[in-house]
Amino acid sequence: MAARPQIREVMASKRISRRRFAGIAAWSTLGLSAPSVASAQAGKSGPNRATFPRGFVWGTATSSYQVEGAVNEDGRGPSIWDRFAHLPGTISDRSTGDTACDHFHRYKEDVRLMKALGTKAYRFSIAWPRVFPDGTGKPNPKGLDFYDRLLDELSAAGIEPYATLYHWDLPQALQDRSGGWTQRETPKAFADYSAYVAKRLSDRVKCFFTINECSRHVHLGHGEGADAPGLKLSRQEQNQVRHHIALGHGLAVQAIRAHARAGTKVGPAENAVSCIPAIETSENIRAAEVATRELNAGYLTVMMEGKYTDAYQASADAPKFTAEDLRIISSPIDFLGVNVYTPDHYVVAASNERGYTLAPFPASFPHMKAGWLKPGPEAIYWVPRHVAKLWKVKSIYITENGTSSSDQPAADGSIYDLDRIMYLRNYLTQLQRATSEGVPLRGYFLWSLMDNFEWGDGFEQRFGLYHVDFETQRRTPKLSAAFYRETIARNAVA
Ligand code: PNW
Repeated sequence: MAARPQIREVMASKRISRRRFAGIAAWSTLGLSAPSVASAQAGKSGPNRATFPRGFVWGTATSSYQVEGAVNEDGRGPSIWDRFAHLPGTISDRSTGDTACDHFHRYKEDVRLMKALGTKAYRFSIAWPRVFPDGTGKPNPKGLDFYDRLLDELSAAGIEPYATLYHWDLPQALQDRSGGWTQRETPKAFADYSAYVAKRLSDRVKCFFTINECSRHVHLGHGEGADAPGLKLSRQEQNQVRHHIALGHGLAVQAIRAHARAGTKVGPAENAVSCIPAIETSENIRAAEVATRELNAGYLTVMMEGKYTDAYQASADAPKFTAEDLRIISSPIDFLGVNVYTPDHYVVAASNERGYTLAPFPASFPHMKAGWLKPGPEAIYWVPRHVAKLWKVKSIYITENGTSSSDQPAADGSIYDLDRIMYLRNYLTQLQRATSEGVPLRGYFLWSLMDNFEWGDGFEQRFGLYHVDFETQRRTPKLSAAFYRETIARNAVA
């Protein structure tokens, strides 16, 4: 937990006590006790080219293993992340999600934090091993109690829940018994779990996301071994895992249709491989669309088109599948959720066989605190525009966007996370550009409400609008929280 000593050092060097730090850095010192008058008026003054559409959904996002803690409470079984985080050498600061943000016990305070931002939506995930500790079989009678309490609290606060069914915390029993997503038992088990949750919670949850970021789960979890379950499979085996996850998504869509209340909506939450025209010429834009379709062939494209692309099928690493699988995978969805952090590729049109070149990133290209997070605000414009155009998607959510920052407290104790504000301002400006052109964006979930367990980076990468002191569990708004609150109040970039 290297982040903690780091903050302690900073505070010591600036001669501020822990108490002063926590006390000072509150809303008032951040210049916003209430949204400004100018912003309130801006929201009312009729159509304005700079505003977001009326009813645009502003929210924040978290996931179960990253915030809940309470890993042994109410009969929860172990997940692959519990096992993985406890192995030596897996987490940079040797931390685990055992306690994380203790959200399991502090959810009431956390809902108040959401309310203070003015958010009207919250995306969280349900921990499968709380509900089915053994992966399948008999549900834990207490498995959904925590989510019942959370949903009631959200409802009292006027915050709409958006529940993700799987954010990588597979029951360890399924990994041990049947090889997790490498085998076809897991998609089937996921459908049964989804059916159970849909039946129980769809009186209050109107929107479900099936699986969060299949591509990272495959790449880092099953290819690099850097995420749970820590496997290093061949490319073909990874594509087979991807196929099984896609199948799990499709079966879950069907399970929700069959077991949830009428009108319940469902879709994926995927970090689509983002392809940005390097220069916005019609040739490059077309090339970036072609690249988007091809580079997402193993997941989003098959989900939307019901078949793998010719090039993907022809590759030596293609998965094995049946025609029935493809029908299930392409079960109609109600919306597409995309997590957009960074441009994956800048695309230039080319007269080669595929029609494009992926420009290599120069070594001098900037990055945020996390080395992988290159700021390319146009990504949040192009990803929704490409998917709307390629697949005639009628409803799109940005299910995650945000950045980590070093987030050191200043002399007055506040966290002036100007780099996060810069990042958000630029991305939201591009998002507004998309909505103003009619790209059917319905909402935006900022990652994240508060600092949390950032997987292999432990507590060393902080993505929150609220700073969390992981020793005391104290939450403190950063300046970016005030920025987001002002943006929501104006329904326009602040
Ligand atoms: C997402 N990349 O992960 C996850 O959905 C969250 O759980 C996570 O905390 C958040 O983003 C911040 O990292 C990603 O390398 C991590 O492109 C890395 C990448 C993409 C997504």
